[in-house]
Amino acid sequence: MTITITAFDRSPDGGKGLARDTRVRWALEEAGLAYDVRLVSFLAMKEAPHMALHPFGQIPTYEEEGLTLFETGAIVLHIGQRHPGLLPDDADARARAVTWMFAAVNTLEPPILELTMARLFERDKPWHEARLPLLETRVRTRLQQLSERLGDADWLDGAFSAGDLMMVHVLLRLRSTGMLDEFPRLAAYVARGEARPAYRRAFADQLAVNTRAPQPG
Ligand code: GTB
Repeated sequence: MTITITAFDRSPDGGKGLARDTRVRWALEEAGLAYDVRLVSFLAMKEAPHMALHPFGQIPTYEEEGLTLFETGAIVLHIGQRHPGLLPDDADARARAVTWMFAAVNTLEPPILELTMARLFERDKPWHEARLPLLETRVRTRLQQLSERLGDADWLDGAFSAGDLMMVHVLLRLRSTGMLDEFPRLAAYVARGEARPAYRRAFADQLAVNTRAPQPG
């Protein structure tokens, strides 16, 4: 089986692992699956061949024997459903792991994205200074709730699962804000995720792409 994913030919983060191909790479590494990566430029992402794979002209995509997927939650779920390493065998535990995947992309990621986008792209707006505390409060509320639920456990529901993979990657986006450090249990949770050999391989692979010498053309 040949698996091919797409990734930025040069991520704007310079290899910090924040672009979403990293979560797909991580899932593939946890499952022990080999994969190819097709690198695409911002321009190529909006052209017909890539738009045929991804209706919104984004990365990552996932191709496997005639099946094409987009949306990292769906891709990680697909990998977890077909290969061991990401989802528990027990049906109820599996449903709870999937619930955490949805919580990551539906409940945590939106306010985190709003905040990071505002910090990056809205600094020149007249309402920026007034809006920022609102966005920060929304994020802190979710972090506090997540931290309370995690408590002293290593992972969100028993053993490491795709729910943790998605959650850790979503939380990583906050690192540059310093907010994670306000929640030591979450900072330690993210560090546990980053320490996993599968994450380290995924991170190293995307770093190699994003720090390679400029390519001709
Ligand atoms: N909901 C989709 C999913 O989960 O797959 C979102 C996919 C998405 O946002 N893809 C982004 C993209 O293709 C790359 S990951 N953007 C180009 C476009 O929309 O034209 C988002 C991202 C980009 C850069 C950084 N960074 O540099 O820190 C972090 C995250």
